[in-house]
Amino acid sequence: MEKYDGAEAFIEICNANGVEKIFFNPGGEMGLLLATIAKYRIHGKPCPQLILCLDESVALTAAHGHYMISGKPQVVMVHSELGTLQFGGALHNAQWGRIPVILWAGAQPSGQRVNWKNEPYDQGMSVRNCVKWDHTIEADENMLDVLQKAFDTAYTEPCGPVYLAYPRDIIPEKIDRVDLPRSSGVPVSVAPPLDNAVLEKVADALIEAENPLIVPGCTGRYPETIAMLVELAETICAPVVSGPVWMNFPTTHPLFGGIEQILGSRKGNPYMADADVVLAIDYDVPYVAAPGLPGPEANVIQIDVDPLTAGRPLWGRGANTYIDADSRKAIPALTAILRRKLTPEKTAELRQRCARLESAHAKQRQEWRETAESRAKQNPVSPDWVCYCLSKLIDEETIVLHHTISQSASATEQIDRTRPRTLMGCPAGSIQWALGAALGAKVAAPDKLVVSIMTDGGYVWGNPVASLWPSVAYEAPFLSVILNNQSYGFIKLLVERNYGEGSIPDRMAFEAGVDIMPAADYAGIAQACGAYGRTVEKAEEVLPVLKEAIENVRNGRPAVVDIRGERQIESVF
Ligand SMILES: Cc1ncc(C[n+]2csc(CCOP(=O)(O)OP(=O)(O)O)c2C)c(N)n1
Repeated sequence: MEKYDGAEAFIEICNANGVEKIFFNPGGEMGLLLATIAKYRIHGKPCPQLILCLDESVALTAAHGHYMISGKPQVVMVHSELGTLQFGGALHNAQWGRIPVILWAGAQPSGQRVNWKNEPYDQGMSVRNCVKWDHTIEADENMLDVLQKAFDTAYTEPCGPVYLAYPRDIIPEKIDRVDLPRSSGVPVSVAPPLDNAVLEKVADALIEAENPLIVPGCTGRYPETIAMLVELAETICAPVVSGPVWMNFPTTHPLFGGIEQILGSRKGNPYMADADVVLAIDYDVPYVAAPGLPGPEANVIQIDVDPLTAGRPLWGRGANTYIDADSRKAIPALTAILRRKLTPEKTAELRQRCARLESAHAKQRQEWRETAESRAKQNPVSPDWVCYCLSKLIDEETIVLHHTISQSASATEQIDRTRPRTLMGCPAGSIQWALGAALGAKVAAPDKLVVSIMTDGGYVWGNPVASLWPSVAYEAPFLSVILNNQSYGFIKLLVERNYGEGSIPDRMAFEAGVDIMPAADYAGIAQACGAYGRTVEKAEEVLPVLKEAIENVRNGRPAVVDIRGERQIESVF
């Protein structure tokens, strides 16, 4: 039988599973892998491209962003225990985001620390909390079999990270070449067949409800669900409040009720508190949901491939009915049942609700626009004004990443998104996300404009130098807008909520560690990385500077616009 070495086998199994890029940071144990990949690429043989990231958390976050655009499984390579530890909060985000990524790390290389046993207690232990499966490949195991199991595990719904550690000796070893199964390019769904009796009951509950509400979480990972949700919402005349992570529902649709906000944002969640039936679909509770939760009497129905979040840490809001189903099948089936059950009288009644919701939607949008326009001359600059200006400069295919903590309402209210995969939000709490994810999104969609909107604290956690370097080197430019309140505004708001308004007056903010003042020169740092960089302090500069920055990005240069804005925003508390 024909043989090949572990490096070639690794490349071919990546090819078979549709891996296009490998975001990575190197270690000595990777030597043969890196050299073999380079050889394949230079000779034009099929092989994923290596994207060097100067920090492992950036590499993992870029893979996260790439998946959200490409839908393809990811591989992130890092150096043994040390590279693994450097994943930090990016791994938590990938877990909550259901990201199918194989974390491929050398097992601690032998012979490094000669005076004592050189293994960590348990290398996989440091990630075990956040992965679906972790494993160290043993000498008697077939590397290809283990890798295929890793792909199968990561890319089966609910998707998630898998950690594989490998001894460096397996890479040069000769193994049998085998035919590898080709991936279909979409995650495997093992949801049971639909239970029509249960869906009939859900339909009855929705028909009887006075204020039904649909809350999609990550349905938008399958773009075909967007039209399905529109049909469902129109059939039952229910508003849709979308989770913040995916583009699930067109924000311009008259039944769109807003994007769910997180705690600390200026706004609560409209519609939630009034809903008597909440249909949550593929929904994970956001990191910290804002006030405006469903009332205690609300009937919560949850449809998901993993409604009980089995095998993941306990989260979710609890529901009255859990339905284990694939939303791509359940949504149209539910719509069909509703259509059959709705009498002409009921349909006429629902039309009135639709009319009411449509006018609430129009009023809400008008208020959002008026708020932004009323701040056109306000200094320090309002985040509403910044996002309003951005909305005038981007097109409907632009990919917008929002990670704006206490200012989250500005991005989601001012910027409409209607096309699949054009809105990306962080599924969890590690705030660095929108820089690395923007890099990954741009690598996945080189023809699209990618815009990342972040708060200043998050921007620094995002590791700007480590994120901008690959953006320049691999010609993957994106625009990064910093809503810079020079503060950990959320923490400040939280303290005030818990200990009373004014508990951290401005004069004490620095001592309390909630101010990031004086701010660093983020625009200067960007310029030093070869990017366009500008600091904006006046409202009238926002539009022209953003325009110039976007021109730079369209011409191939990443851009950072640091907008010094309102220090304190109104709180919902
Ligand atoms: C990596 C990480 N460290 C700490 C926290 C705790 N935390 C939550 S919000 C916040 C402040 C964030 O500041 P910034 O990103 O500037 O947004 P702002 O609160 O000003 O809107 C902190 C420190 C966190 N969520 N993630």
